[in-house]
Amino acid sequence: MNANSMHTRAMLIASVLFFATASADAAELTFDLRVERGHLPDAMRLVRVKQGDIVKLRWSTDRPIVLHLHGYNIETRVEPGSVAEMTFTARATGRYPIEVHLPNKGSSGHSHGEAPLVRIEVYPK
Ligand SMILES: [Cu+2]
Repeated sequence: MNANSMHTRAMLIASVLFFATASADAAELTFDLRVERGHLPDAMRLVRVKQGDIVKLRWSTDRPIVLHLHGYNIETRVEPGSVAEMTFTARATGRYPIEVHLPNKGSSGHSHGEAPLVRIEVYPK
């Protein structure tokens, strides 16, 4: 890599950082979600955020599960007795389901038959 492309690259990184800190109306939002028997209470089954928000989902569970946030494609394993965090910046608008994968079924345990555990709705800013 020559000096010129290094410079371009550094500029790119700087502008990305600037965007992240300059969007003053972006919020950092934390949601505590407790899964019992593979389900959430009805009142927790919809999470609404705005584009650009930093979303932190703090998960706890009564049994081992793997959670999959579709669209953003984040997978998080949650074990009983500890809190697992799933953090992302809501760059893309739309509605994104989080599904439960059953860890004991391996990577093929993609049980999308039931309604999703929770839906993340990201609204345009
Ligand atoms: Cu999935």
